[in-house]
Amino acid sequence: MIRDPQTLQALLDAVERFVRERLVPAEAQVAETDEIPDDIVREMKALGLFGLTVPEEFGGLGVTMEEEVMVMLAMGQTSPCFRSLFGTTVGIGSQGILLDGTEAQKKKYLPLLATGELIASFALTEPDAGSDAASLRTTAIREGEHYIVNGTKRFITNAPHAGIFTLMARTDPQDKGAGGVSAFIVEANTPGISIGRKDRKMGQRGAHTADVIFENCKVPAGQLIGGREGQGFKTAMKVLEKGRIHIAAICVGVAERMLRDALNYAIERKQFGQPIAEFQLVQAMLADSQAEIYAARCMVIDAARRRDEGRNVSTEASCCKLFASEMCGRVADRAVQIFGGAGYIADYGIERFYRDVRLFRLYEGTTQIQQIVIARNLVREAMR
Ligand code: COS
Repeated sequence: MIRDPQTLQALLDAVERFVRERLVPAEAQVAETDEIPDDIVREMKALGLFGLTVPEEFGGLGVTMEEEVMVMLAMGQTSPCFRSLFGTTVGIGSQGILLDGTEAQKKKYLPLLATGELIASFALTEPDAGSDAASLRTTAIREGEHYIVNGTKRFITNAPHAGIFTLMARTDPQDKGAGGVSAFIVEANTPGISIGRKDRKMGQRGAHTADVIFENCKVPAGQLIGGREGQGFKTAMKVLEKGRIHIAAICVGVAERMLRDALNYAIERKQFGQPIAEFQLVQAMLADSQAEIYAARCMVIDAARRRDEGRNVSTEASCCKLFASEMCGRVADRAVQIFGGAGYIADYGIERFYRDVRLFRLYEGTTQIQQIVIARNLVREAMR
């Protein structure tokens, strides 16, 4: 749903200009230093990127899913680490509060998230609970007016920068499944929280993940999202469902960027007396990439529209994440192939994208988890 085409176009123009003039020129530096410069972070805040999905009444831009997708297609035209810095705040880190939080929780946190003053992280994954998220072991045991949290969360994006964590923890240790899990808003400066060292990753330098360790961390009972125990897994699933459309849009954007770079290279690079773009074997790689990008783009916009209409998009969100992330991996591979030897050399940039996009098939639910969600939904529907 696009509510106001002019306002959306103004936002997209601003984001596209920011990406072109500020982010693309900074890509190599960020990859080198593993840090996004402070002035770029300030500009992201001024553009409203941290508050994209926060409703206007709480100081955000309150974009619809379709509008969010359009912004992510634009953000995808540069290194994905930039999106990652505000991505957890507009997405998985804040949506639990937005979807299931009490009015008081929304009032307290959403305005701070909208301005970027607080960065939100999503703390679900653990050393022994990844795809099988419902088996998480971190506990939150009620003692009077507090919950005492113990456990370790792993690969938590933006953990070193987070002001709050949307934490999934087991409030009912007798219930080993999804029903024993509750969601909390935990302020990062609560005593008993420590952050591990930054993970050394394959790619996405500039985006930081780390362990978050809770040791007898006392969380006020009022921080339980929605004030109800046992709802945390469902909150996490709803949040991830939306996040999968968001990530799929980024996959499409980055694939477009890689194809553009590969096409420009193929036009400039001459072999056997002509641009390699004129060879049909190279053209096949360009054409297959374009067709797949177009397909993924259509899927993502369609799923976003359906969600905006209030329809159940569990299957569509997983289809988007599955297809767009796998497509992005194929486009990255072809782009490196078109660059030839230069594709393997850091100075040309495409090898960085090749490493960066590998994450898309893993996080916010692996390809195999998306297959499981899609197939389960199909079987459930058919058996009704
Ligand atoms: N929206 C709302 N509720 C949902 C939901 C969704 N999209 N998906 C599941 N639920 C609900 C179910 O309806 C069920 O509720 P009831 O018990 O009331 O019926 C409950 O949540 C448990 O669901 P389910 O039985 O399907 O849970 P499973 O343990 O079998 O797990 C998968 C299902 C595999 C789909 C889930 O564990 C998953 O998505 N894993 C991947 C996690 C992930 O993406 N991790 C990435 C790291 S976080 S960035």
